[in-house]
Amino acid sequence: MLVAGDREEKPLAFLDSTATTQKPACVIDAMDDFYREHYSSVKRGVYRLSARTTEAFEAARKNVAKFLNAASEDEIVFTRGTTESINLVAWSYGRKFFDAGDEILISGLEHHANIVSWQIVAEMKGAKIKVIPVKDDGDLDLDALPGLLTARTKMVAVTHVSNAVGTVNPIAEIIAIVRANAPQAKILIDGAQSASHIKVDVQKLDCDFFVFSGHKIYGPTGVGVLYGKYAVLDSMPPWHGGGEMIKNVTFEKTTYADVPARFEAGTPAIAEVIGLGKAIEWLNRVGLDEIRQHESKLVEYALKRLAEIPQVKVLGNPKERGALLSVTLDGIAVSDAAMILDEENVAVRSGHHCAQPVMDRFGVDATLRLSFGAYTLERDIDRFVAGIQRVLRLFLGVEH
Ligand code: 7TS
Repeated sequence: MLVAGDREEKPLAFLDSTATTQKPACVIDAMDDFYREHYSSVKRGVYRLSARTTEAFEAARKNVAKFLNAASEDEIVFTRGTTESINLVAWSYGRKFFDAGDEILISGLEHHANIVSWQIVAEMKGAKIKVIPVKDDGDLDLDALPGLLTARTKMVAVTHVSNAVGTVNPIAEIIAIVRANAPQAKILIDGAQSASHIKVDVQKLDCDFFVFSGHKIYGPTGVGVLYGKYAVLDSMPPWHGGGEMIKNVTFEKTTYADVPARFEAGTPAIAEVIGLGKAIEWLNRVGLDEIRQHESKLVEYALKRLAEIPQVKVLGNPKERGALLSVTLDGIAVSDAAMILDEENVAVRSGHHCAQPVMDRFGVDATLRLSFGAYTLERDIDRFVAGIQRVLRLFLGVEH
């Protein structure tokens, strides 16, 4: 793949799949076909074209439900992404059920989306945020977890995989500890970095909410998922008002639609939902277990290659690692390194990865992050290593 507009470039080594994934042709084709041949709105007409679009839209919801092993497709709410899914729960569940003095427990590995959304509602309600600490290896300190859970814990919101360190959190164990120590607490799992890497069964996990983004699982931007247990979703008020989320409207009183329509006000991202459904079909065909195996081998290979360079320090050493590594370089700013890597057409993210508390925990401002997807090859990692070798030559005069 070339960077658009520059045909002279070296081929692109795309090592930023944690930010967003490239798209399989079937996803692009499905969206293109919808816009060219079948375009219409959903749930708004008796004419056949609209009925067929509604069918395709709802088929995608069924695909998502099956993908997560939800008990029913009514437990799947379409949102704009992980960020919006978390905000929906905070603004709907939090606004109704949090009181002054209640506690929201998150972890020290969260993306800002799973911090700030709770801070906003906590401030509004006088609730308190507590944090599960992170150990030096990048794993959560689960020995501290029971002590952090109290009768006031209303929500536990934890990421499945850290986007900054790569830690795979043992969410089944975390959920069991929460259920045993704070049975009144609801549990939200941020699956932004796990949904396209690790098979998830929400019924087996017994989480109340599971959220992810379409664009990180080989689907389009602009669409995401909120899974919620039906009874929990059904207890929640709407957060956006508008079309299709109502049963009846008068100027005096409005009654709301059932779940999930109650949470899907306005014309949805129809093509994106159809694209997401296709992405899930593609993932099912390729196989999540196969993808996980492939990515684990890449992680192993990257760790081995990076160990050859003493100036490269890998952030954390978690028991289980997702499809990413974060590194710093002795004596070189990661932003400088990222610029040189870009000259080599190696795309990696540098910065705090919207996880500033993680950077603070490890005493760094920023890292270089290399992350993998189903299409990543060892030679992409070789290109990264060669790029780093050039950086070391340029900045430190060091040869490897
Ligand atoms: N949660 C986690 C764990 C994430 O990694 C991200 C995005 C989000 C939530 C928010 O997802 P969004 O699709 O709503 O933006 N993480 C990243 C990243 O690491 N680089 O770019 C986006």
